Amino acid sequence: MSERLALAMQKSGRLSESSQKLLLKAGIDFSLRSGALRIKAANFPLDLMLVRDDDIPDYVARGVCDVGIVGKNLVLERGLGLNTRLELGFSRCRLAIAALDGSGIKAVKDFAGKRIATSYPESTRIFFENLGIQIDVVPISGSVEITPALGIADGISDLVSTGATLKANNLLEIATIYQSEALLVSSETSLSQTKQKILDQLLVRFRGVLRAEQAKYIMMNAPSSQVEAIRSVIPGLENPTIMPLSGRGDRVALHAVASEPIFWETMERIKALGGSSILVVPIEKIID
Ligand code: PRT
Ligand code: ZN
Repeated sequence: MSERLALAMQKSGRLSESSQKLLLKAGIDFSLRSGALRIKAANFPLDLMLVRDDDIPDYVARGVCDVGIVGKNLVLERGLGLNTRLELGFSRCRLAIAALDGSGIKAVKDFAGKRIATSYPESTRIFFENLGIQIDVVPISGSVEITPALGIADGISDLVSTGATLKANNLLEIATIYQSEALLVSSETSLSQTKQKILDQLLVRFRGVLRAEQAKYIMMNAPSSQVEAIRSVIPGLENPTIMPLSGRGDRVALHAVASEPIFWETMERIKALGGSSILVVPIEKIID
């Protein structure tokens, strides 16, 4: 039987929908069945292992799975020396320190000698240790945000995305320990040649999906004299194709891939430089 790459991903939670979408956009077909923990992709040598996100760093480090999709927060917290193969750009959040509004704690140094409740004890301990501030870490497995109000801790260190949870619990954000996003990780042990080939192919597809999500194809007609000025206002513009417009010696058609999003302001600047019939269209896939 030919070798297949085993990828660990979250079964259900904040990472799962985006992980599944990424695979589908990369052309990998699979059908989720409730209760199934291992699913074979139909058209690609990939097996999906559906697990709790907390288990992913360990499974990958021990070689139970070859690669995993997991938050950078868990990779840093576990400190297992995994290799980041690709930053996936979704499930963005930050590990932040917060204290009750009105508690008198306004800066990181004010935490000296205080208790901080967290599900990220290692990340929190290292952060304060590096600053030379002594604190007591109170490890908590869930609902960390309630602990200051209960008198269990003076502050918390927890993941934040919108900040709504902190606000709802009257907590003030004091500092960021680190930013996080979903990562594709592998262990430090090298894969077999076949598995490495599968991973390389997967990486090309994932990169293509991520680039295409950001990139836009832009088309317009423009005065020949303004082509350089227009190029300079479009962010991340790759070499444009310039074509003559029949019967209009003074104007050309310009087509290009812009690797960054194009906002209305950019469109207005292009128009002010004489651009017309400006079209910005999404790109589905890119391979260099
Ligand atoms: O069941 P399983 O163990 O697999 O899932 P889980 O419940 O442990 O994790 P889950 O699904 O909540 O989160 C999975 C991953 O999503 C995390 O490890 C992060 O990498 C990422 N992520 C992104 C977040 C958040 N944003 C986030 N906001 N994880 C948790 N939160 C929580 C946070 O702990 C706090 O309770 O959301 C609340 C804050 O959100 P805001 O929007 O109010 O700031
Ligand atoms: Zn979890």
